[in-house]
Amino acid sequence: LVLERDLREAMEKKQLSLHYQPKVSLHDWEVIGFEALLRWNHPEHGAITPAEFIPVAEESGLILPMGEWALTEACCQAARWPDPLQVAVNISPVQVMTHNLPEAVQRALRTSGLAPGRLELEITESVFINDNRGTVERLHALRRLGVQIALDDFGTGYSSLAYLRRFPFDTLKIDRAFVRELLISRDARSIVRNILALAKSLRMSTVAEGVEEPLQVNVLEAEGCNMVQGYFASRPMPADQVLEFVLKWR
Ligand code: G
Ligand code: G
Ligand code: MN
Ligand code: NA
Repeated sequence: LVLERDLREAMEKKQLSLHYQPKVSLHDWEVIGFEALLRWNHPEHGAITPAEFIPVAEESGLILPMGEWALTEACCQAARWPDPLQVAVNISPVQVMTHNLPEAVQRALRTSGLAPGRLELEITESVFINDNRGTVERLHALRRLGVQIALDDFGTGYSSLAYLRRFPFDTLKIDRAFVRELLISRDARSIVRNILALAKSLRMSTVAEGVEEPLQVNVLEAEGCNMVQGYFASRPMPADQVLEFVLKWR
């Protein structure tokens, strides 16, 4: 059981780190960038997964300082990568609901010196549950900073498409639940094909998540997906392995 107290201590004692997972272009097989993923290495309990501690962080409000730390850390790391490699940071709905997210993002960009176009924010569709006008305004304010905004875990959870009209995402990430079924279910393949068509017609680029096998890559390529991410390329890796990964890729 993760307690708020432990999480507070984790932040103070620097037990949190970011790991990075590559996204690969299906156009030219280049590494486009990396998604930053939080890791908690507890001195007694070992690795604690985000699924266990993010909810606690969200309920306690600790997600705000933790999220800002992750933003700054990811931007500072990415500023050392070869241009134009991008970094994507997951943003909790709780962060999106606070009015000062654009300022926090701007601070991270200033501190790191990272060009805004190299930062992507991954946001899930659950931010639209309350149909809050402030949320859409805030996403536009972020967009004006020059950062990219991706819709994460698409196709799961809150299932209304109305919000796609209310905010123009740069990128759509197809949830790995669909990719998992891609080779065994004609229906899953049909859903993926139609998500890709929808994204294309709305001028969004597309990423398939959870890609583990070469055959899945082939099918996604045939269906016109732009990018893939998943264990087939690499599991999330510590920051100090990113440069070597990029150099050795292909
Ligand atoms: O890396 P892993 O599969 O354990 O991540 C599990 C979940 O935790 C994913 O849904 C991911 O989006 C989320 N997550 C990982 N890092 C962060 C982060 O820095 N901020 C937020 N809000 N969520 C994160
Ligand atoms: O929700 P989000 O996309 O942010 O979650 C990313 C999570 O997905 C990470 O925790 C990461 O470890 C996990 N992940 C990444 N690639 C794969 C994969 O190929 N297969 C599976 N099962 N999980 C993956
Ligand atoms: Mn994500
Ligand atoms: Na996702």
